[in-house]
Amino acid sequence: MSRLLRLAASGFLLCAAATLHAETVDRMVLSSDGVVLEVSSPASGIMRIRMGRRHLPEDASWAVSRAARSARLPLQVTRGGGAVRLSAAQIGVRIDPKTLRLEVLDAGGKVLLADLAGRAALSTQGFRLRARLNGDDHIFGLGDKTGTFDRKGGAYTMWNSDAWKFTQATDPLYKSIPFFMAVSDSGQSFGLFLDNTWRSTFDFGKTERGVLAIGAEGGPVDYYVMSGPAPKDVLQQYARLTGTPPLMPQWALGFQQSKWSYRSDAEVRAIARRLRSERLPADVIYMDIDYQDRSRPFTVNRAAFPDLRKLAGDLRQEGMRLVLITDPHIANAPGQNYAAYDSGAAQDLFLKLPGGQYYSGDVWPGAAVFPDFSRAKVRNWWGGLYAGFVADGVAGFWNDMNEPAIFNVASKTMPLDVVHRIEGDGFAPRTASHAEMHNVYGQLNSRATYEGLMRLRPDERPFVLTRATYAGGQRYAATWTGDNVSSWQHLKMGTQQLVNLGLSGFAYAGNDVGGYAGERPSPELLTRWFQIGAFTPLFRAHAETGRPDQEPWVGDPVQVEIRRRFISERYLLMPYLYAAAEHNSRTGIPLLRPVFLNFPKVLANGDRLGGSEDQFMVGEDLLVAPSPTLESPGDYKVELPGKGWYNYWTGQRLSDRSETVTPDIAQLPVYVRPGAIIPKQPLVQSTAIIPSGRLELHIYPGADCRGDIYADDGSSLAYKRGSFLRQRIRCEETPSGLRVQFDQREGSWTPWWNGLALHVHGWNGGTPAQAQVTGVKLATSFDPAQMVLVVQASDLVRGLVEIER
Ligand code: MIG
Repeated sequence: MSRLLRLAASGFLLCAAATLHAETVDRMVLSSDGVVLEVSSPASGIMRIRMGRRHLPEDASWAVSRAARSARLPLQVTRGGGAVRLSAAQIGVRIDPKTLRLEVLDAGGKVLLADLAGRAALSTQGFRLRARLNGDDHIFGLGDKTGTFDRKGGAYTMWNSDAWKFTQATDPLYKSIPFFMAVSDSGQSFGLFLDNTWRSTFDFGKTERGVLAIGAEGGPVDYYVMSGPAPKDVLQQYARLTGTPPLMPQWALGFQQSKWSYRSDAEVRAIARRLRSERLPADVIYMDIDYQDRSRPFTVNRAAFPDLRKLAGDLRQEGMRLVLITDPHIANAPGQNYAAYDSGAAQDLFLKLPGGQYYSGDVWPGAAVFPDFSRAKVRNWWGGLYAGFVADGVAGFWNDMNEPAIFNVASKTMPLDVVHRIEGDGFAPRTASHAEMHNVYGQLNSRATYEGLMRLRPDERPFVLTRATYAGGQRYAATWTGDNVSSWQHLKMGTQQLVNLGLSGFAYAGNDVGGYAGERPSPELLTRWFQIGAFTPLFRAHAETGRPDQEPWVGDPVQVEIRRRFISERYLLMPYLYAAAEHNSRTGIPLLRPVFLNFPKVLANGDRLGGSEDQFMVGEDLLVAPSPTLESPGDYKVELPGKGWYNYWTGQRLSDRSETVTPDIAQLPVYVRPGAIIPKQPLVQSTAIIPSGRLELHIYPGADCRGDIYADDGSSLAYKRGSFLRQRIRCEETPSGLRVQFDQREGSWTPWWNGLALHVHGWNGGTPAQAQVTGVKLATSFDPAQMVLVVQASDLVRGLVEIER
């Protein structure tokens, strides 16, 4: 027994005598009636709680690294009044040693989570934690779930499921991210992450009013409570545990065109050519399952695609990259010279039934076998399967069907007794049933892909898109919301899904622009989808096989022109988006955010959660405000988080904190935070094309005025070795004008721009008397109609621009 365990155990015996004395331990273990409870604080503001019968559950995880799990901040123990109280940095716990009920407290001693079950949570069929649900808390997160935006009053199941044409009522969906955040009307927040891969349920007062119930059929009681206090703090605490998305290659932020399926070399080329000739900027074309030979992963139908390498190479010349689908189901095709099967079978890498024979399920190739991704050896092998495609110059990969989805069975997946083997990742080597591994199968599949690409191209950032995943999967792949429907309701719901994915660690998420299934979208629906999609992190148009074309050029030229304008706007905003992406890779704060993430106080405004239900923010500064009823021509009111916001399109400053909007298909209202500095670049048709000219800095004077620029080569890992550029720019209104401060630039990267153009919006001073940087006069021009003052400057590694009215 460790010294600490002894301390903790003896402390428990002592506590009956209500002795008041303080001690410091690095974890607390209590046991009562055969149930063992352990509390530790792996980081500031985080408590980890584990519980088991007779002994604690295995200390291992697919989501939380060993380093993050085993760090232990000191816990101050006080005992009294029949309770054990632990305080750590920014968080505390009070435990009743008899019942093992506990309360998690914030730094000020306020109860965040009041457990009602204690040791009684354990039963022979798993567990059911119960806690009081605070009256004014709203609940967000849980990944790609539909349902209501605020999850309070709802109940959700974690069980990765292929959910073609899902609806607002469909649950479970494709992913299991057993993490949520509660945010009160006052903006105070806490988070809870249950690190358990079994089928689990989260009931936010649906079954029992005012009670949060979290249960699972098996697996560990192992959860983390994060004390915030701001919603952004909760996200950073969650990122500390489960990681952040790596910085994506910049091209992944470009527009991506997909379709099930572009069926031939000629068709793929034609799509690329059309995007260019229509001047619709784009970076990626996807190849869906029909590029393969008989739907067999890691094969190519050579009749349709005789020379993939040439295709990929020629497209690259046009600034266009290829992403290929590679499903996890390997055709069960022994003796047919199918390398993926033969090599996997030779090394015994496929999942088996308890009787020892392969599990074989029907999917696209017909009968198929499934790699056991829980083994490091299998993941290595899988990663190696990409060698050919990588050598051909394929840029990224798409892992679909990895719930895993199986046809022709009621469960839509493999039997629960399929035997996985666990090797590594801190787990004891052992077998595990599919019931345990199902929810993490997709995450491990995308991890194998990501790690394989890292080995094959050690200095290139992988791009992997996955459909199914588990908490922590953001370290390996971007995701999308699966098979949505071309409807106004899906467009609205889809944005809420992306917001919740962002609040669940998945900053790179998108939904099929235009809708995947159902009736073809009306021209207006398609246009709106492109407009909104242009502001979502992963901007990918996709549609089901057999449907009429829905590429952006389809239909009325007036509609096409609107779509072109919005796709182009995304490319103009690329420096802003890329800076937000880089920020995300360090902090876990997503690109797409609910308004309340940046402005928690809006929740007190009640109405549609202070607008967060329909409006969303991109980064710190842009607020996108589609109508709450997208299909309706009726006016709607946009409430802004404060006064003095700017209209992004006109640069005009609003006099009020709300605005009534009359919908117009040619427009999507976007507002800018007063105090924003937004970098923009000249229009290019692909991120592969290096812009030339000046970097524009759009300055919207206001309080807390700041903006960031970030640049690097966009695709390699050289930025980790110092080859990047990061700079903060701040502004300040003075009685006589405006000062723009360029902080010292960090990093060694030399950017493409040959100078700066400062666009000062809302400038009412006419042509300034002077603009200068350290005595050097700068050229200016003033547009009275737009109230924009443009100041030209050379590139500034640091310095102060002073503009005098
Ligand atoms: O059973 O690869 O969600 O995006 O086009 C359908 C074909 C399999 C489902 C994906 C969808 C993709 C389709 N796939």
